[in-house]
Amino acid sequence: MGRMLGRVLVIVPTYNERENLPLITRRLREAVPEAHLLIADDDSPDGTGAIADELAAGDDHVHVLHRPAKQGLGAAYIAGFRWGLEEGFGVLVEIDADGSHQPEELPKLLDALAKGADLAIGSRWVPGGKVVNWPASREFLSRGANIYTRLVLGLPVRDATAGFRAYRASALEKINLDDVESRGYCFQVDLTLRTAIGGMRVREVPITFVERTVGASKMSRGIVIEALWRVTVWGVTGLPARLRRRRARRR
Ligand SMILES: Nc1nc2c(ncn2[C@@H]2O[C@H](COP(=O)(O)OP(=O)(O)O)[C@@H](O)[C@H]2O)c(=O)[nH]1
Ligand SMILES: [Mg+2]
Repeated sequence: MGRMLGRVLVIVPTYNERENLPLITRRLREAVPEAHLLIADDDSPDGTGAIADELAAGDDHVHVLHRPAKQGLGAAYIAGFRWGLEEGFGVLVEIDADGSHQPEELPKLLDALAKGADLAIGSRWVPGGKVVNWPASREFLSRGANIYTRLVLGLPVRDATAGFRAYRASALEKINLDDVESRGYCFQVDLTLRTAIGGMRVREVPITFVERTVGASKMSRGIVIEALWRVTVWGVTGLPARLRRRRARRR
């Protein structure tokens, strides 16, 4: 039995993505025409915010959230989730603005939700998943981070750092977003863990991740250190034990 999905909001966080934003917007609007877009821009110095306003002016399915300063991907998504939940959307999608996540693959994620998942993750590291044009160093970092996360947290997910995902609104409503402190990419691990601990269904769907060709990555040493630090703290403070107990209860 399929479950009703409700209206879909795709949140696109941007920081200096002026060339990429019009492209990703067009591709999203074509791939899933009924979905709404929310561009969450952190006052990009390159003027991405003004481009977002132009796109929104010409399309009633495009909305913009202007944020005062660069506060990290996690903070931008939380603000976007709050906006979407208040507006009554049934599904909230995360996607990068740089073309790494292909809008044409979004229907697969929505399909997984329709089939009963609470969170569908577009995964690089399940069979069928691929990465195009990544340097070996970046692949090593992502694979390593995911293996470490799985070992330390006991989280049964292959790509917990993935940034192309779809949540049911009901799943996000169960998570206390006020508690989330993660700012950088460990935000993704943080929410995956909270979803799993909440007893909700996480499904991974293979995707092809294509490294950006335009603009610069915002990945930094600080982001890696934050992730390593938080995952380790969660591991030693017993979050995985709660997860195991939860899984045992469901058996
Ligand atoms: N609003 C906002 N967006 C961000 C921030 N950091 C990264 N992004 C966006 O998040 C997405 C992924 O970032 P990216 O630099 O491509 O990371 P990478 O793919 O891991 O190298 C892109 O759309 C960025 O513009 C931030 O601090 N605020
Ligand atoms: Mg990128």
